[in-house]
Amino acid sequence: MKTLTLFTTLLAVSAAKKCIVKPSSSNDSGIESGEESSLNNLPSDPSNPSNPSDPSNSSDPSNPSNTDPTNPTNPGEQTNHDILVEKARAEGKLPADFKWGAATAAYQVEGAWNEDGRGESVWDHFTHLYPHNVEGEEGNEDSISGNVACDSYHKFDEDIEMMKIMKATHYRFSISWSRLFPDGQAKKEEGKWNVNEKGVEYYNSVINKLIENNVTPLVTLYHWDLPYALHEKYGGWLDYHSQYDFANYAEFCFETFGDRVKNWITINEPWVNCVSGYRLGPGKAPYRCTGEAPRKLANETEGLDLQGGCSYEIGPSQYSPESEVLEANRPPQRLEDVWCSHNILLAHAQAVKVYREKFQKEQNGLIGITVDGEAQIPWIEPGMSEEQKKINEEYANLAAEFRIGWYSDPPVTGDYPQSVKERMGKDLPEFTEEQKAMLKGSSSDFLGWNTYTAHWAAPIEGQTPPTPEEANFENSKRDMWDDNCRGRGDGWTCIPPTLGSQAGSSWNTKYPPTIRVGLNWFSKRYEGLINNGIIITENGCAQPNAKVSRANDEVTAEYFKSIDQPEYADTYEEEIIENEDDKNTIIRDLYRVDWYQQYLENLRLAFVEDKIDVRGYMAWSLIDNFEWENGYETRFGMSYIDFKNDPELKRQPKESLKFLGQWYDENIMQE
Ligand code: PNW
Repeated sequence: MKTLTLFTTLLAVSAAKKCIVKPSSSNDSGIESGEESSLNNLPSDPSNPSNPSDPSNSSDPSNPSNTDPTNPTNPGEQTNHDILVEKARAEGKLPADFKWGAATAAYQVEGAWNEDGRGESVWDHFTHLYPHNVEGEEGNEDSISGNVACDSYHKFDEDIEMMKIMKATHYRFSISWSRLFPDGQAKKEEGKWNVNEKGVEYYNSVINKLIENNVTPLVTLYHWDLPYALHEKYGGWLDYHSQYDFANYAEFCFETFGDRVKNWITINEPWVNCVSGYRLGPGKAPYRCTGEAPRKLANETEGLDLQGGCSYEIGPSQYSPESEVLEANRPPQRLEDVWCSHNILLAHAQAVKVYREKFQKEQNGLIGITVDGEAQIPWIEPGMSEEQKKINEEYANLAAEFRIGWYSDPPVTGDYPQSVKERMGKDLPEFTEEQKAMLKGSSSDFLGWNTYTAHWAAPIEGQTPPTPEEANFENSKRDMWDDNCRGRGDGWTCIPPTLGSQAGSSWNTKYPPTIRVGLNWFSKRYEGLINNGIIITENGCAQPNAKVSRANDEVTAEYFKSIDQPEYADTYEEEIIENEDDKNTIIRDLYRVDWYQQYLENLRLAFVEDKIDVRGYMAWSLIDNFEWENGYETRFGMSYIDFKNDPELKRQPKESLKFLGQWYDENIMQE
């Protein structure tokens, strides 16, 4: 077999070096650093005025968000962690307390969708209603939904066996909100929660089994599976009430599982959830979309395939307490993704506030949000002037502020980036002062980042930025290359030639320096504001498969050669392509092994050389699973499951899983 070119470590090192935007000594991010968070107030639902905020709490030195609860020391004193870091850097390795593991999400692996009292989530509802929206076998409902998925609800022991092979110290999984609260509304009355006890039993058993096996749980409270009842009731994240329902559900989880769970992620990827679910549908539930489809829905529905999505199944919404009430079952509106984002960020902050107020001191855990987003790489081409390079670097920062900072700034600094505010004008909702105070520092324990691919950034020639009068959603990025997907199909976001080679999912391209560039970007931007570093909460690769078009391969190869970075001209031989009938290409996942090798090398360099405070790495994913609208044959797993033919859904380790075990031995300190 002609094998994929596995790059040498040396190549990866020098390539990464070339590509890194080194932090400059001055903090030009426009963000103040070193301020303490002020999260000591109770949830303040405007409809519940009995929880007044108390700004005098903001400088409470005992505020646990300002310390590492796992390492309590006085400021300036060397912590256990510091000692481990020093030792590790001296050996060119990651420290012994590095969080090492894999990630999954409830809807993608659990199955048992209607068992033991679980309520419907938006994903159940919409996969059942719009089977055409998901890739799978016609007529086989289970192949286009998470009805059965990997059946981890019954087979969790087998998942643990896979963790052992990669030597996981941590496992990131998510809780299904509607398994605990079928209608999404958690209430405690006379000391008793209205919870589905069977759901509690399940998560207790997952957590206990992990701990028995020396694996530390890292728990996501929300990974896109909103209880459908809340969508029907008030449009889900479109309505400001969602933050209070989320905080109540979170409170139950802290109270019930927090004695054993010390690492909490509130929300997974607000951008993907809101942009894909509320603007770009019909890709992701709840399949709201703007553009052509809703225009047709509003004006002429004749001949339209309603199975395509852009649903009308929605309750009346009120974006914020001040906004008008929008009627139920209206066609999708402009800015739904923007309001979803706004409310979901507030939901995150409300949950953190509950944790800080009621649990953190006693439970000694950490809490943060996980954002997604591609590192933005300044576009270069042969013979480009220094001046143009500088302009592109600035645009890369601007693009990153839009793509990532929009979501990561509020939970760290308390507000949207200035650039986003200016360019969005009145289309961007404003946080009140009280909300800003609540948001600020809400991800100061750690920041989770899901990193996969990268984007080029540069200005569009001849385009000017919007003036204050022109500032709105549509104009906000008109002079930027960001989010421009020419040549790659609608809805996807890159400039050809795309960065790196095409993996097995449309947006999934391999460009390993992205992880190092991104870590540097966060580190510089949030200097002094994050106490326990950045955790890579997802990184992974779908092995190339026949379903994904590789039209850009040649262009990509030529381009990278022209800029003297031939190591990224990483085209691959046909033999590497995953084939459902040939288990050899599925189990011997060499493309994925190469992915992990190179991304991890860049992570190691970010830690050892750039001195970035990165504390964990969760590979996506432990097992093949339900890859949302791409169904089951887009495989991100490091363990193979034959969903079609094997009723037992047996897990089979792939080479990549073993590779990660080996990488752990060689690159992470054992003490
Ligand atoms: C993440 N993009 O989704 C999710 O957190 C996982 O549930 C998912 O299975 C995994 O990545 C692989 O897809 C993403 O368009 C979806 O760049 C889309 C993008 C990134 C991440």
